[in-house]
Amino acid sequence: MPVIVPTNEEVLSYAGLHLFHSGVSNCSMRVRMVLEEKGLEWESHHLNILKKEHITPEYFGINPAGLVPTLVNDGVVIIESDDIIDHLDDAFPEPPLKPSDPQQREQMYFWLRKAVEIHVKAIKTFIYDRRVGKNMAQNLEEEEKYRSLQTNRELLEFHRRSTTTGFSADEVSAAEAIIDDCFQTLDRGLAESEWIAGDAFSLADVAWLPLQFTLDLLAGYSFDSYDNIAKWVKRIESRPSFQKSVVDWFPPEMLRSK
Ligand SMILES: N[C@@H](CCC(=O)N[C@@H](CS)C(=O)NCC(=O)O)C(=O)O
Repeated sequence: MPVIVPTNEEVLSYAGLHLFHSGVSNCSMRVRMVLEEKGLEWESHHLNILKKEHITPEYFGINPAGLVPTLVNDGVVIIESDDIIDHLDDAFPEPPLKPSDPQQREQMYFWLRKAVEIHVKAIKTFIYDRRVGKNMAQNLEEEEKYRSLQTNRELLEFHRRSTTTGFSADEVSAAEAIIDDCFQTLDRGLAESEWIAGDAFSLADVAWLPLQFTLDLLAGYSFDSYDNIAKWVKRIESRPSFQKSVVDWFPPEMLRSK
């Protein structure tokens, strides 16, 4: 679990659950979904990443990569959405979001880790290419500020490319091929069981619903050929947590007209 010792020591005194997050961010949606599923009280620290509200020395002092989400639980700072939701399920076990059956649990961790592993090379590349990069064109002053705060080379290069030259057609097709492969496999699996890791809603569903939602609504990725994914989405949409954690926070101006 990546627990961070923040250089911004203000957060060390925070009591209870505090979430630094963004409405549009699929990684943040995961954490909000778990908080709502478990009915937990939490304090919101909203940062609009489209307006670059996260690119400040104060926030980089909490999350060294300057990414959302970050959870602060009684002064303990945790980053990485997969680790945050795993931590929340351990710290607040009811209702459980990890299967007790060892095989289903292994399946759940496979899809939970996969969602995070493909984030930059597939999801972020595809969404920034189709939509977000164009909304985030940086001026020189902002670029300089980002470069002075960001030490992660992959993210520096990603942001330089996404707001200047963009990605090559080969890179975008490679990203799309990874996304196709994941959703085709998930669609086949969901023909056999209602949820990604078996017969109960789990952290694997929490990890993948935000990817489906943002790929569809932000990037226009077509889910038309995925019948079982469509039924799975309907099942999640009927859960009260979906409206509160995903829809209510999503910026309406970013909704793609279908
Ligand atoms: N592996 C991280 C990825 C976090 C991430 O990339 N967050 C995005 C939003 S989903 C972000 O902060 N983007 C703003 C930026 O790249 O500057 C996680 O799962 O939490």
